Order: sequence, then C-alpha cells, then structure tokens
Amino acid sequence: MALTDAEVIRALREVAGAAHVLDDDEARTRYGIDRTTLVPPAPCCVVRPGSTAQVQAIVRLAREHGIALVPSGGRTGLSGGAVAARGEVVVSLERMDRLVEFNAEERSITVEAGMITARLQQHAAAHGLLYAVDFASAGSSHIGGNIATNAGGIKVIRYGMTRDQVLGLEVVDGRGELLELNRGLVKNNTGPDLRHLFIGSEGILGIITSATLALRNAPGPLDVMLLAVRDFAAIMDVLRVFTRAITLNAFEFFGHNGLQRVLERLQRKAPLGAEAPFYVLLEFEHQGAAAPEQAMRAFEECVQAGWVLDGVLSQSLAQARELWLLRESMSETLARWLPYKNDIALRIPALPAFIERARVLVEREYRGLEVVWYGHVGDGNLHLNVLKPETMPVAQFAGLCERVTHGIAALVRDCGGSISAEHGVGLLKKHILHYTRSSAEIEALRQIKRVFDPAAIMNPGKIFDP
Ligand code: 2HG
Ligand code: ZN
Repeated sequence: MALTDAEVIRALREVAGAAHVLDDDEARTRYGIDRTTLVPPAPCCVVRPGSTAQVQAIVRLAREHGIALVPSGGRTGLSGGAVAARGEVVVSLERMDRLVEFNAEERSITVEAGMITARLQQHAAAHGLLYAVDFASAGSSHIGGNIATNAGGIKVIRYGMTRDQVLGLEVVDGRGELLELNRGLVKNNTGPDLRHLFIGSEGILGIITSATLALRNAPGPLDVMLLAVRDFAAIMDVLRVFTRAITLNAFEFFGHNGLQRVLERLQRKAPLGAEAPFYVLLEFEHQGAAAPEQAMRAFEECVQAGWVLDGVLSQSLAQARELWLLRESMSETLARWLPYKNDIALRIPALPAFIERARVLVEREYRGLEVVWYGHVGDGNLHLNVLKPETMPVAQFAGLCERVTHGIAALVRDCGGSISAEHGVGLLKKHILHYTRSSAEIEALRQIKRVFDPAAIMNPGKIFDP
C-alpha cells in the first residue's frame, strides 16, 4: 500500500534511527544532486543506514510499499545518476565507511561502500601498496559510487577501470536479498559472474554495501612529461612512439584554450615556451635511469618528426605535481561556464578519423561557442566540454547541445565507439544510449532489471528507464 511522505519518514526512522533520516530542505537539496546542474533535486527525504542489515530493511520496506530509492555515494557523478528529482528516498551510504579487512599477503582490502576513495588509497599506501584507480574527485567520491559507475580516471591505460580492481561485492538487490558476489576469489568459474552486472549498474539493480578490492605493489618514483603537440593527429603519433619506448602510467591531453583557463584560475605561468593547439601529459615509472633516458629518446624522435614543438620532464615530485595540477584542474575550472559534456570512448585506431569528422561537426554546429577538448586519450577517452556563453539562457544552451549531441553520438556509433566512456548514463545520456547499445541489448538489460528489481524501486528513471 502506498504511504504518505510522513509515513515513509516515520517508517525509515524506525529502521535507521531518527537522527539518520533527514527531511529538511538543506539536506534534501544537498543529497538530492550530484555534480550535474540541469535537473533540480526534489527527494522526499534522506536516509543514512549504518549497517547492511539496515540497508536490507530499507529496501524491503521500499519494495513492500513501492518507494523509489536513489543510492547515493560522494555525489561527484557527471551524468545525473545520483539525482533524486521525483520525490525518491535518497539512501546515503556515508555512515558505512569502515575498513572491514586488509590482507597484505593477498594484496586485497575489504571496505564498506561509503569509504572515500582517497582514504582507501591511503590505507593501501600505508602498507606500500596501491589502489590503482585515481581521479580528481577521489577526495570526496565513495568506493561504492566508483563501483556503481565503474569509474575510470587517469591511470586506466596502466591499471584498467574500477571493474578491473573488484574481487568481490556484497550487495542488497531490489528484492531485498543480500548477495555475496565472488567472495574475493581470484578464480571462480561457476557460470556467469553476477558481480560484473552490478559494476556500472548505476544503482538500478540494488545497493552495493561493501567490496573487496585488489591492491598492487606501489610503483617507484614517477616522472611526468608535458609536451606541446602540433595537432591532434600528431598526438596519435606521439602515443605510438611512447607506447613502444616505455610503460605508460598515464597519457592525457588537453587543448590550448583549456590550459589558458586553468592557468588564469591557478594564477600560473605557461609551463612551456612554445604554444601549441594541444598538450600531452604523460607519466611513467622512473625505474633507475632507464625509463627517463628512453622517454627522452622518444621525445627527440617526436621533435625531429615535427609532432612535438616543446616539452618538459619533471625534475622533482613537486614539479610533477604542478604539471598534473594543470590537467586535474580542468573539469573544476570549466564548471563556472556550466559546460555541456560529452564523454566519448573510441578504439585507438578509430581516433584520428573520428576527431577529424567531429571537429568539422562541432565547428559548424557550435559556431561562436567555445569548445574544450581534453581527456584520457591514451585509453581512447575524449572529454568534450562546450562552454555556455554568459548571455545565452540555460534552456537555449541545453537545447542546442542536446541537438548537436545526436550528431556526435551518430559519429561515435559510426566509428565503433561508446557515448559514455567513464561518466555513465544516468539521466543525461539516456536519450543517446541507443546510438551505441543495440535495442536487443537494451531489452536484455530491461529484463535483467526486472529479475533483481521486480518492484522497480531501484533508481527509477535512469539509464534506459522512462
Ligand atoms: C576528467 O577527466 C573527469 O577530468 C571530468 O572525467 C571530465 O568534466 C569532465 O568532462
Ligand atoms: Zn575523465
């Protein structure tokens, strides 16, 4: 039977304790949104369970009464996956942030879903180990959210996505069943692996409550190189030369206009003497003197070929950090202009043709608007941010960008890519999902959702839901 909001709040207070159900406007606004700005938050309330048993009780209550739930982590997402705009109950995992188990011999760690990513990285580092997924919002994102969105970031070229770190998951599915998926095993061939269905599922199948993650031996000192590159095609040549020469930890790029905005905001001087349309930032392990020498040889080859106009190799940890800051500050710097974002994945061989066609399309369709290209080009991930002109109303800007995005998505499809590389689908990419996932796939996803979430209470309206 459907409950009123007041009844829902009363029932949740019985489960989680009165102090952990928030229904004031400030909390509803804060917890009802992620880093997106287009949809105003309007949840019924926020519940903050303190244990898996409480999560289970909340889901069972929701199932019984048809209450929509939006699982919520650090709310750093960029596709609206954690937005609660239709009177849902936000289930924040922030109190569930405990370290459950650390195993040095196995190089694994089990944590509750609400642990902040940077804290997980610090736990690993304190034992000389590495949690390999990293990105600018690691200081506030939660590991549960990272898993639910299969977060990528700046080291994917070396260590893979979040999916590649997950050894085991504990989830409460939409039926209220507690599932222990893969139990931290490295080898487990007992049929389809349900763990992988929940990774990247954006909360539509259930709530991740804890995870066992693989750690790795920490790398030695890292060197960073920043290169000024002649044009986009040359970035691909540089990637080829460096991939052969050294093991890359990161291979990022950004356009000159993006760099200018970051330098202005950080009040820094240009890092290189030469200006170029694009810059590449790459990172590798120092490994004695061998890697820097090989990197320098690769650099010289690129200069001689005319692809690279200038470059710098970090001489200290502080300088390496300064160079990284230029790339890591990009998204936050551009946020002021309410950018419309495309997050595109392509295979490396498809990139040059895509970028040529995309640039023609973008120049034609976004005439007069500023477009900033950047991203993790070494793994085929391009971020395209279109900045809103100050005088253009938000609705007009959004309408224009949505229209152009159809053209971009069609191009991505034609080049064999994906309309979301690492930011997920959420609310904002729903309308273009069909470009790169077939109707047969989407129908299979709908049926899978029905199995785990028969009452359709888990994050309704997201990914493919009307
Ligand atoms: C990054 O690579 C993040 O900096 C954010 O994925 C990208 O804001 C964006 O478009
Ligand atoms: Zn990114």
